[in-house]
Amino acid sequence: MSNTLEVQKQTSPLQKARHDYNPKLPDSLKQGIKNLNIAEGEPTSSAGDADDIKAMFPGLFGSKAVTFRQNGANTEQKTLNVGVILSGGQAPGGHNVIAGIFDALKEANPENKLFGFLGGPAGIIDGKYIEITGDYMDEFRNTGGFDIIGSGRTKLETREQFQKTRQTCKNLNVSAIVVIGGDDSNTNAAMLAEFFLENKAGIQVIGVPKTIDGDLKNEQIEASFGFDTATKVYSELIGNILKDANSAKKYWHFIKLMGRSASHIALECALKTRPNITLISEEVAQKDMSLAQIIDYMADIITKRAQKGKNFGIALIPEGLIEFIPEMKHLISTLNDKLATEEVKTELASLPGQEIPYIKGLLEGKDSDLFNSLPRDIQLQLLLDRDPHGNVQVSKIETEKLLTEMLAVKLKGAKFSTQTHFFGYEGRCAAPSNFDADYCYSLGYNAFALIQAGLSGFISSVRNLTRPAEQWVAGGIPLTSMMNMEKRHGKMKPVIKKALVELNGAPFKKFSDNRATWALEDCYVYPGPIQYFGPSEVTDITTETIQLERGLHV
Ligand code: FBP
Repeated sequence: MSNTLEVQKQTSPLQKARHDYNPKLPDSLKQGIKNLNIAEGEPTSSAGDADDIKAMFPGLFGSKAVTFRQNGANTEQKTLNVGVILSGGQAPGGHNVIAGIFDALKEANPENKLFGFLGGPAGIIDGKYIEITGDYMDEFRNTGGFDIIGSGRTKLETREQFQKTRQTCKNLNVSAIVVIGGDDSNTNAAMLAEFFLENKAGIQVIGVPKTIDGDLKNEQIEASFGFDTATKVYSELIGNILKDANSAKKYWHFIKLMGRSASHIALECALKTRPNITLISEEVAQKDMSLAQIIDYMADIITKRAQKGKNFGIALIPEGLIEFIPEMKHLISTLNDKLATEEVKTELASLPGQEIPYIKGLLEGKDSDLFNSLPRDIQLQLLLDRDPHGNVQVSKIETEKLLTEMLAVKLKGAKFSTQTHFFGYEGRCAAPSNFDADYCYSLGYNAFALIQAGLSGFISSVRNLTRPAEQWVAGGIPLTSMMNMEKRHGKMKPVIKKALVELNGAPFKKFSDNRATWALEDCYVYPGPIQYFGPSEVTDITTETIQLERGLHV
């Protein structure tokens, strides 16, 4: 601990200045944690497969969404210990969520304690924790990263893990847990909440929507935190590369962008910077495009620009593209099923260096033809371990290189020099933008308000995000209302439904209306770095995605 504190003290001038930033709260929460009024909505159902979800979550299913209002009675608060977990990939603003929980909890009763479980869900299972004190918390306010307590991707799903979690809570007298995570982690949160309810453990579970990917959203959850900052960082970098390309005029830059399955990050960056080509995975799937058709589409733009004397450009590639090309999706699904069996796992472990010929022997028909047509590096990347949630680790598949190699063959003889990039980790721990600093602090403060209201199995929801923070609407949404059944590790499981790019939504429409012009003309926009100080129109700007989704024109 002392080491961590020492390192944290080596702060930059910006960190020092940001430390003094006071994140904004919605008016409804500003009056103080003891004065909240709660309004209930209608009973909820689920995002799909209601009968299955109801059967699996008999205690939580059907709960009513809630909204907080000002002017509640000033209530005396009993002492409460709360535990917090950071789960999954880093996202800017996580520290401010914890700061929001901490401040609300201490405001409710200075005797309250906040425990941080170390290294993600594994920390609560193994009983590894720290108490977050005021001084320790202060080191991390408005900073990026998850280093305050660390994160991890352990999936909390077995009854044994739930029992251990219960024991850890009992040891620390913790009666509420906040899980800060993405769709998979919030699914875990719902399962844990149901378990505690069923076993009358008296422990509440509240989720917080985190992920730079932007795919944990719906009517009530308008955005997951971190998306704003991460896309601003990537757009700054893309803008710099656009300038370089337009200055040197000799390279095509292929930039893969993180985001796992959904293309929200690629779409937001395209809207912000207007590059020549942006692939949107969801469109590729809808149009049933093959890899060869994608190459044809890109080659056509590259050739047309070359005819205008422009042998340069920028292409944005969403990280998850490969899973959305229907023929690839089929191949990946076949591989997932095969790699999930004990027999294949054992065989692969006993055949180091021979994985590819072994897998080739298991594939048939079109799967086999496609697998054989791929470069060896990509074949190997498709066989890498799935993450603990059964997802292919798309960040490790070099789609940008696959495309440039295939294009080089297609454009043989033409002037086509390429540079490839992958932006992901560059943006996940940036100092949160003002939006994410405010949003996260509000989500955390609101999470404690949900605990205080005695709720469990809810996700912290702060809405009306295109308006100034004072007008944001705070409340809670039952996690089961966001769930449906999906195939994971070869089995049907209840999971929170991923929000993919809507092809009839306003952000995609703006992009598709303009992309033909952006392809051939140089309409580049250079957003520059995130601004933390200065006029509100540059410091408080939200994403184009959220503005367009909420009917604003940008
Ligand atoms: P979460 O869904 O956990 O927020 O993860 C976000 C993400 O950054 C994805 O965009 C990316 O595919 C993945 O994490 C990379 O995982 P890892 O950090 O394990 O390399």
